[in-house]
Amino acid sequence: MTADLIAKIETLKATRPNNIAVQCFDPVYFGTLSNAHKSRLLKCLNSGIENPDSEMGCYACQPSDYDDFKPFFSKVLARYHKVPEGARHTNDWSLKGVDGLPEDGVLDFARLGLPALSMRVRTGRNLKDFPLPGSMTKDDRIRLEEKMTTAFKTLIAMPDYGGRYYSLTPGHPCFIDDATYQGLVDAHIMFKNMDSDRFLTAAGIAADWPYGRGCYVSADKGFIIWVGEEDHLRIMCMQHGTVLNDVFDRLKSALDVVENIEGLEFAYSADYGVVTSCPTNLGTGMRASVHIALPKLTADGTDTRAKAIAKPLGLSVRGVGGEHTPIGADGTVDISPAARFCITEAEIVTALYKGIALLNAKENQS
Ligand code: ADP
Ligand code: DAR
Repeated sequence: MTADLIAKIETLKATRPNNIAVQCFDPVYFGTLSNAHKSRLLKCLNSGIENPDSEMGCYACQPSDYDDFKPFFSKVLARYHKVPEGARHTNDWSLKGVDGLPEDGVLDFARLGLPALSMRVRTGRNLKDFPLPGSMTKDDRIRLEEKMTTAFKTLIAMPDYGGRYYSLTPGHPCFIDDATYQGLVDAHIMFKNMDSDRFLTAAGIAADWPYGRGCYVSADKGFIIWVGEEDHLRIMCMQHGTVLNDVFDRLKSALDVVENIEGLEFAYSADYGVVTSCPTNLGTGMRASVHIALPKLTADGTDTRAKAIAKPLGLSVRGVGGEHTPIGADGTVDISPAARFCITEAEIVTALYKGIALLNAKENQS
């Protein structure tokens, strides 16, 4: 079994140059591991082995994986995030002194001549006392949701964060039906059916769907916490407007509340910052995005030209339904900085503002 997997990885190494996990797999290092660690590391790569077209090709399955398999993950991180091997991450939400920040510190899209946009900033968090989603049992998933259901009672009692929890777990007191679930997905509040994601399925992250999954939503629908998606928690703020600081500052304030709820302790690494399932999210776990119409750059109905222009600007282009979805009929796309690691939270949100300014100029010049 192990020999077959090693042979498959070596074949992929020769045929899949973009699959970072297989490219960084070293059979000599692998040979030095105990049988238990060999099994753990191969589990991390399963998604990339079963999906040769993967870009990253691996997920951490235990909070300690990045440290326990540092010779492997340090190569993966260096290659994907284009940082020196062994680079250490620093978290910082303070905008003060960030390069490119407007003099008054206000990231206002109206100053770029843009209308109100749909703005969203999310980060990932994993509870340190559970396996990461790729290695959770069904019981783990249900226990984590129960723990969060109790934690949400604190938020429900707070004017700024009061709301309700929606559960996909049959028998949960907050269980919702399919129509309610789909309505939340269509409103960009709830995450998509994980069973349909081949990468998450191969990684074990989608296992036991839909048990242990749900989302907490504030009364104004501007503060959301996913439970049981790619990370234990995805914590986010969303708002239709022009001042990016509004969602960024609200998320930071909300995080300060959540991180101090009794019984919640999150996984952090001294070297890598916020621990996440996917190495692409490690460090900040943050994706800051806006939905913006680029009708000229998407005139052919695809995101091809928009991606070609956005990529050199350090920007990712996603569809209006998020990752692996199509662009909007009116040319609306989801734009976000690609960087998550060895960049601070403040630098990410400033990079989004600067990136949108450049991308919007390209749209106007087209
Ligand atoms: P993530 O951002 O957590 O990596 P996705 O890219 O799949 O996950 O997006 C998840 C959901 O969030 C999707 O419904 C997507 O449309 C929505 N979304 C992302 N950014 C925005 C935004 N700026 N405005 C509104 N919805 C957004
Ligand atoms: N498709 C997987 C993951 C890429 C990053 N997206 C995440 N983590 N949602 C790949 O390895 O290409």
